Amino acid sequence: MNLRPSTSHWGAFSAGLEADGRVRVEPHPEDPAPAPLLGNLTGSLRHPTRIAAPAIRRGWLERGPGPDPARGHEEFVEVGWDEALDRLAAEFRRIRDEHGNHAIFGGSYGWASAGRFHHAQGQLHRFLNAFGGFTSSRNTYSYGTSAVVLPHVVGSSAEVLRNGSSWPTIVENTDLLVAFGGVPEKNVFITPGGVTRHHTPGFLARLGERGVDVALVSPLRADIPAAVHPRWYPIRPATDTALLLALAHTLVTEGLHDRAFLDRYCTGYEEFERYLLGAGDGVPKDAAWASAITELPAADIVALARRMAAARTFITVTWSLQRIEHGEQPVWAAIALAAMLGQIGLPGGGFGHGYGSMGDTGDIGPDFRGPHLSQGINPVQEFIPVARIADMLLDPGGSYDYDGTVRTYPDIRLVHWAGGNPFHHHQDLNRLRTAFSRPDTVVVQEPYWTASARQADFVLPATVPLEREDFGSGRRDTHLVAMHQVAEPFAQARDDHAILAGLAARLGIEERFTEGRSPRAWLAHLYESWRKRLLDKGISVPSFVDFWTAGELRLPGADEYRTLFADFRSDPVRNPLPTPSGRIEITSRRVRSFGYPDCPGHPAWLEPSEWLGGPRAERFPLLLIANQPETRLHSQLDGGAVSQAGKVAGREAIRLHPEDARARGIADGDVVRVFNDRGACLAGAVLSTRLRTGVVQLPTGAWFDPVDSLCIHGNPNVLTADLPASRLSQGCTGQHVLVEIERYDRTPPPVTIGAPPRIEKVRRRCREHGAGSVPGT
Ligand SMILES: Nc1nc2c(c(=O)[nH]1)N[C@H]1C(S)=C(S)[C@@H](COP(=O)(O)OP(=O)(O)OC[C@H]3O[C@@H](n4cnc5c(=O)[nH]c(N)nc54)[C@H](O)[C@@H]3O)O[C@H]1N2
Ligand SMILES: Nc1nc2c(c(=O)[nH]1)N[C@H]1C(S)=C(S)[C@@H](COP(=O)(O)OP(=O)(O)OC[C@H]3O[C@@H](n4cnc5c(=O)[nH]c(N)nc54)[C@H](O)[C@@H]3O)O[C@H]1N2
Ligand SMILES: [Mo]
Repeated sequence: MNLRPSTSHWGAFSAGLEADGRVRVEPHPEDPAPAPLLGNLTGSLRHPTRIAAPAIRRGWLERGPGPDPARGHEEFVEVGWDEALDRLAAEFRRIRDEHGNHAIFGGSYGWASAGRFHHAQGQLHRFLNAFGGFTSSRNTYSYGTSAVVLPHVVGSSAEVLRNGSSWPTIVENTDLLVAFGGVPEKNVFITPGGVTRHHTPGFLARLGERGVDVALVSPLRADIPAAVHPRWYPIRPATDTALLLALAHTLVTEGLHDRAFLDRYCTGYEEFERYLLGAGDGVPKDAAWASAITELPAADIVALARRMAAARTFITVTWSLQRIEHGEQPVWAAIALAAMLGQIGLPGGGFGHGYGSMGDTGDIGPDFRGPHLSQGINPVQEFIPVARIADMLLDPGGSYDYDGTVRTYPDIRLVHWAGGNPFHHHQDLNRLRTAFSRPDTVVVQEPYWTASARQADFVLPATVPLEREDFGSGRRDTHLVAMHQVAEPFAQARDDHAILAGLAARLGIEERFTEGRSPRAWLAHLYESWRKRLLDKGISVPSFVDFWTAGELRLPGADEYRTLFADFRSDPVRNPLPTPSGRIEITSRRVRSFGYPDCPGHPAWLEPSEWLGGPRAERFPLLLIANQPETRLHSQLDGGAVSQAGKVAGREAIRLHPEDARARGIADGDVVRVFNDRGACLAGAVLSTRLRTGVVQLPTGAWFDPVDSLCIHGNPNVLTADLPASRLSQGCTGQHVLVEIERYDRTPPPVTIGAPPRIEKVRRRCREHGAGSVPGT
């Protein structure tokens, strides 16, 4: 079989089609640790939930656009491409003429697929910009809180998130690694855009071989590979800030903090120290205080602080820790603690953020951007912090705080999503359903009948990467991969580019959108412009034709040894941080001046509402950790073999401690109902002693499958609160939620992941059959 090169967010591979339409996948030969997730691709092209033809919700066809509580509850009617695009173009015109471009929400957050040209959001944003602009979204669900607080503390989030100390530097120099949230190996196979060589599992193995002292601070034992031999600190979730403060308190009271470093490189330490000592509130943040909050022994906290002061210590905090209420605090407190240790900028010392959150954190590939498509300029200034989508739809004209400003939600009439699944990724999905009933029209471009597609008025079937040509490379990738077409498009599916080109043609902006190029001509054009930019820097890469024929190209260079803020340390006057003081701001006057009670001027312990120590835990006594799934990327390919193999009793697996299970009469393999006052879901019980009692773990991404307010499949976002991290960042807080669990003794209904929704197949004026030619391309 002729296998062709391709790549994905979980890595490069080659693929071919078996006679039965299944995909044969082989990992890239140079990948030392291919992702198990590749196994999800096998049956993906012809899965029963592929969308075969453009479809419109019956109520929209019959009653026209407008807010409609029936959205998400009605059948779809298949229409031809011409009818779908004609009707949609007319609706775009109406919205623009009656309400203006800002009434279009095109934030369209989501991971879509790898590939630089056919990147769904990029294509959509380019189209919407050509149409006169749209309300956009800012930041990410991944690190939307850190992205706002880090600039105040160290001047830039990109520096920390993209140029953090590299793994070889850590592996060779660190004596003690203190990992808040661990370094979960399950996550490191993922890098946006995909990488060809997964280096991180090898670095984790070397940590173990070198015998680096590792402190795993996490409710889950699985958050670092066992071969690392960590000491496990099974902290109570959401209390890491208290632990960090107590470690800092121990350093001060024992005189172990580095005064010279604090004087030279930091500002606002004194105020923070007064807080640590309890000067204002009479509460010293000592180990005994933290022990009551974290449920870790005080002696262990003191001992850890002493070990940290005595060794070359690296503190890392996973992104999950900022995806909770007051998520700014653990990140800021970790930086303050690292500053007190005085090792920031020294090899193997200091702090980092997102080791084990993403494959590119600490990776060693060259740091240059591959060829990419320009999105143009958005003339509309309106935006929302990304996780405020439901608030925006439910409260047009409402005001909210954001990073020192007061903003107003626009009145959105049309929502267009391509390459994301908000009914997987957003919190409080029952509330989101109400929010999605408000706009006049909802458009979703998708290969699959996801929950979001089922909530749309217009469902436009998109191809998947194996059905088109592209190229791809992730951040710090070692290769640029030519993505050859492996299969014909499924049924009537079209590339996102072709869908939008067809719409652009009807709106008179086709030339601006396509610039008269075919996709292949775009690939050659983008590649050759990139090649020329490289040549200007003295780097020579082959021509497009040679690259395409070879199927890949090895990117020159590597970035093996890096230490975050080494330049700043070596000369803080010539290389100041871009903060107001030019230094690390342990207290930020600017943040303090905003006057937010949920994000004061220095790191502080603020009690969240969803944690085991508060009043809500009396009603819902288990803290659910909704982390990233080991068996897939988010909700993608949930129907795939690897994802399905992880299901228990046909539902997503929920892990709980045998003691918590026994108290509820739950046995391994039981279907359970997980609930709180926002909603409920079913899940399959897995008993495990590798998590602390009182904590349960249900990863994200099981396709939301609602029967009234119950998700019968196990999506935790039916339970999570739609609350921001704080008024500063408005970041996502989906990682934690309080729940109760009971055995589900009724016969659970089968999940719909295996089947499409109700669709009426016949339709007048359906002229096209199969994957016809695209008007205007
Ligand atoms: N409770 C809780 N919720 C969370 C999180 C959490 O920790 N806890 N984590 C959050 C995080 S960090 C993230 S990043 C989000 C992820 O949320 P999303 O990025 O929305 O999740 P995905 O499942 O990757 O959705 C991508 C969608 O794009 C579709 N797609 C793939 N290729 C193409 C294409 O070529 N064209 C088109 N049109 N569509 C395509 C896929 O089928 C899929 O439905 O979830 C967030 N949600
Ligand atoms: N296989 C796979 N990998 C992925 C993804 C995926 O969907 N699948 N998604 C990718 C994306 S988009 C992102 S943004 C990253 C996200 O990266 P992260 O947000 O860092 O990943 P999570 O798995 O959600 O959380 C990491 C660990 O934090 C721990 N944790 C949770 N709460 C607490 C707490 O209060 N205290 C402490 N100390 N630990 C806690 C959990 O045990 C959890 O396993 O992952 C990426 N990697
Ligand atoms: Mo993410």
